[in-house]
Amino acid sequence: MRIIVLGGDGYCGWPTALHLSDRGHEILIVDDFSRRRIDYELGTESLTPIEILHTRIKTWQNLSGRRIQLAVGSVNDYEFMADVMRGFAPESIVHYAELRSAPYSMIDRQHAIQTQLHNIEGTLNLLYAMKEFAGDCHLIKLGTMGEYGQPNIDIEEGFIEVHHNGRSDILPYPMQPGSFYHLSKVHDSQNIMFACKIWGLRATDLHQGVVYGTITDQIVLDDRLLNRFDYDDVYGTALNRFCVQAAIGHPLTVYGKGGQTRGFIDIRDTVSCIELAAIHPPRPGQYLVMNQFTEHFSVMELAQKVTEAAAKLGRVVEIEKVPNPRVETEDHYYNPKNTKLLDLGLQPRYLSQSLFDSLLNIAVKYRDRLKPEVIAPKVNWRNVTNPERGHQFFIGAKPER
Ligand code: USQ
Repeated sequence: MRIIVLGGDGYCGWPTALHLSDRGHEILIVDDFSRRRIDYELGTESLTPIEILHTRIKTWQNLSGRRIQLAVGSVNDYEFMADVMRGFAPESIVHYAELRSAPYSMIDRQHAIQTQLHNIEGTLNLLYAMKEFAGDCHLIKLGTMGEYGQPNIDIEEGFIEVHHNGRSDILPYPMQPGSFYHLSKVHDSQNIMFACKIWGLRATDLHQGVVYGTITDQIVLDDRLLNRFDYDDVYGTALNRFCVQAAIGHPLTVYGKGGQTRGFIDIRDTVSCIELAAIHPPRPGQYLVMNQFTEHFSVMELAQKVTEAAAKLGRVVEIEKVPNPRVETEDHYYNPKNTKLLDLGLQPRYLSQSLFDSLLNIAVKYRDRLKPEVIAPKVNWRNVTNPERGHQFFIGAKPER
């Protein structure tokens, strides 16, 4: 299959491009390197040393004999996307080219607008480019489990049957996202569903949980293929942060009561899910939603798992409850469904194993590269500006009033 991976230099995009290439698909990566630029803005970098994309691609070509093509540009640039679609004629497009951090979107007004403009405009551009140049192509869009929020009923896969005043209908599941980032994904979902309806496009919206892990079958082949590992307060997920904290003897930063529960998935399962989605396209006009996670844990359970795993490696780790910088329910019901990808053949991996072969081992190996100053949370949902993370540095004198 001819597959475009939008955002193919990122944490999920790079291993996906490698996996699909290894499976014999023809791959074009599209990336504008915005994720690497945000590290410069935030004064942080991946814990793991990552090569520039050109070196990654060349290394893979030399190892596997398989070519990955590259187009450098933004999904938000319509003329560029039009050229890409005309030139490559994709059968599937995997869309990861979005800003993906909830704390980033909550820094201040500019970051909220940047996140929503980038994500919503990019996806709309893509939908128009598909309609104009590749109407039969299958869009595989990365959504998030966070679109659903924390409802007090079971979470279905995209749609729910509602009975009201003697009538019933199958309707999109009600969404209660918890950040301006998560909201951008909800808006995307609505736009995609609408485009399928009016233009007959086909799309799979994968509502993915928190992804963890560093290695895949391809990445282990050469250090120059290594994936990124974020642990800072803005892009690092709780699990990555706990592993890094355990590696340096820092108390694990559980926000609030720690009952906040999320779905989780190993990056090795993510890449399998994408391939399963690609080889099972919906029919024209169909908008398909699948929940992409394999297990769910509360933040406190995660901290306990990391503590126990660290103890097996001879490290004593403490858990510290810190005031929650987010506005979220800290103790709630959580029962999301995830049968669709399992029915397509997904063979899940489990965190109990991945902690040792793809998380804690990596955190310990690269702990000397860690910047301790990016560990403490600095973005509070209640503040309309968070100066410690906003655009605080000016060239020359700082303007004063
Ligand atoms: N948390 C802590 N301690 C920390 C960091 C976070 O307790 O040091 C808590 C947060 O308060 C939250 C939970 O951990 O309740 C999850 O936060 P997270 O940063 O691990 O993940 P989240 O913000 O939910 O976002 C991540 C990805 C995002 C993806 C989402 C999937 O960054 O791209 O969409 O996971 S989901 O969580 O299902 O919405």
